[in-house]
Amino acid sequence: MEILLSLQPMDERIVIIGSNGQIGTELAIALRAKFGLQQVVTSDIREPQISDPAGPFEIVDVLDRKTLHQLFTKYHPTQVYLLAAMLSATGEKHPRQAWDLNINGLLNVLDLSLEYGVKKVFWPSSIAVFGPHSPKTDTPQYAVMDPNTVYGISKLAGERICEYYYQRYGLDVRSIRYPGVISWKTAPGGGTTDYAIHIFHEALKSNRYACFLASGTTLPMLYMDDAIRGTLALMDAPAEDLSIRSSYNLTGVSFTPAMLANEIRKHLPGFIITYEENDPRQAIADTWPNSIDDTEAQREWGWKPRFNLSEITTDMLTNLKEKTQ
Ligand code: AKB
Repeated sequence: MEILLSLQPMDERIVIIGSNGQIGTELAIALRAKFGLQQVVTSDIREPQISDPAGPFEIVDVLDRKTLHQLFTKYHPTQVYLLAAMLSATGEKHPRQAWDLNINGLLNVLDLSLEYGVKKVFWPSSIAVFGPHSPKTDTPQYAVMDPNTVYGISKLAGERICEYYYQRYGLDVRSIRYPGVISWKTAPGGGTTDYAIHIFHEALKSNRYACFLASGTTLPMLYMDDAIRGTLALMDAPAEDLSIRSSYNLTGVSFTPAMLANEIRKHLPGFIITYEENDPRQAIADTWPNSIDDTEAQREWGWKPRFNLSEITTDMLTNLKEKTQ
């Protein structure tokens, strides 16, 4: 009986660091629905704009070891989700800060997780770990990796650090290489795949969009519902089923801006897309995979995306329309 009780989800104390962002906001909602409001503590450097439903929140800068330490002392988390990061486009504007946040933030959390006996840590990686010499199509889990953005370099280094902490110290760290994540609740910040979200906002506002990527740029994407479901599935998987402690390849659907515009036009017939030239994000996108092979995630923890391009488009437009009414 005691053993059964100790396995109840209510025994989990979950801390999310960087919970105000695109993924953190929705992960907090999902984790609170699963484990209970009070079991999930959100934290970020600013008060949240959306906290739906609200639960405990702390102001924490992942680079400030003192407040981070206080967070661990106060809550003694069993699971930690570290989502504070600087994304690809912003990272190119502030390379030193991007490296500092993405790497030192991770090291701070891994060290405290060891010190406080955290049972599981989640840390997001990205398709940005691949680079110009990586295979472009169906990029496999193990391939040449020569990222040339500071974001990609920091994610690749972070993956190696996570695996090192697992192998050397036995810390149960789990990670996903997210492709572009598409969602409507929170705006993304500073990514190269963000066009696939901006386009919906602009389509509803003015029926036009000036895209910063070229019409034929194919990138792997994932709908937020799938991203959250996949993240929870990975965190629920028995440790012995997981062979990868760097980060799992994962994908939903690959498409170009032109394909997305065609799909939007089925709902908004006059929609016009134009393409801006010489945006620095094009050079980043050109080094990333067109599509991802996520065989390991499928095999080891049953990954299967649910949303295709047409379903993503319908869901985005429906929810954004409702939100703005
Ligand atoms: C970005 O575009 O920087 C992110 C990512 C693919 O990691 N969305």
